[in-house]
Amino acid sequence: MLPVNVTDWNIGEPNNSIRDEDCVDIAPTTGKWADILCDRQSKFICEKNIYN
Ligand SMILES: [Ca+2]
Repeated sequence: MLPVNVTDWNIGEPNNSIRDEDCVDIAPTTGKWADILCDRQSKFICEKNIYN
């Protein structure tokens, strides 16, 4: 797995405010990232390995 070299966190994020916020959500209004609980249901982006 490659490291993420670009970030676009919302102001104050990531903050792990509810504990265990190990997933990332993109706010539809701002496009900014926030760390969230992984049990939330959201639309998603697929990952594709470009090296195989
Ligand atoms: Ca958060």
